[in-house]
Amino acid sequence: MSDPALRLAAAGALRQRYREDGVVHLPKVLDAEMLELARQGFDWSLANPSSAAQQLFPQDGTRFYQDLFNTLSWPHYDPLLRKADLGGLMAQLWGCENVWFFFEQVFHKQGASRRTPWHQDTSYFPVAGEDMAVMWISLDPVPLSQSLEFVRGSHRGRLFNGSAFTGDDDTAPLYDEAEMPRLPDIEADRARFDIVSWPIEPGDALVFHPSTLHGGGHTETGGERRTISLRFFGDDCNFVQRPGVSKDSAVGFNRQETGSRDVSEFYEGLVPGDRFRHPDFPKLYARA
Ligand SMILES: O=C(O)CCC(=O)C(=O)O
Repeated sequence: MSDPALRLAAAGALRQRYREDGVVHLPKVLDAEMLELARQGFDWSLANPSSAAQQLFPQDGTRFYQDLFNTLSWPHYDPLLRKADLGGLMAQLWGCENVWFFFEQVFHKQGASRRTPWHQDTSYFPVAGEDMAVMWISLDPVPLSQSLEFVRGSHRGRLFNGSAFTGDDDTAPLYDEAEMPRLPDIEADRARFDIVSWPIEPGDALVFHPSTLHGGGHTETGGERRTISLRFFGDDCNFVQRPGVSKDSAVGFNRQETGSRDVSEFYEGLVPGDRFRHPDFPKLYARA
């Protein structure tokens, strides 16, 4: 088999794995130059918090910081997105013709910081489709025991209520429970779930469908994890309505808790079932 044919076969296998499992591990996908661009983006985000920046689980007294959808940070991620051709990578993974950047999210854990609760990202976003992905990049090595975990294939199952990211019960719902089923208590019964994870070296990435159940990734005393989640969407994505967020939850996406711009601007005029589009989402890839 010639090199192009081999590459095509490998791309086909990766696409199938992504469709089936909802997550793939891409070792050494970013070289040193790309990693440096990622670090510059992360440092900018930390130095320039948006109105959505927050310390999660502040009662724990360790650092579990996040910020997201800071449109002012996008130019600082643009060199990485384009030089590493992450749009082309997503197009190959999904087999689609157009790829847009959705938004970035940064996580910073230091010391003995708790697990990220199990959740599905699409519970928080008004978007549905197969052509979506999150690229999770860690600037620090992450051993297997502290890596982000996934329930394989769960993106093809039901969409659960979001985790409210508050208190001791990670299944505490984001929305009124009548509207969406409560998350299962995965930690209480791990053997019942097909959980997968990988050790991560800087330069590796995990790419997952945002409906895949994921969580974990605690850090230990003296430890630090600097992570960027880059989010992308493509051709088949539609706007969907999510329920209103309960006032007790620490996180939300519909109540303008996101970033430097009012996120609802991006969905203005859309009704459920419309294609998910806005001219301000940077277009990263268009098939010639
Ligand atoms: O890095 C983490 O701990 C959480 C990542 C995550 O949940 C996400 O990017 O959706």
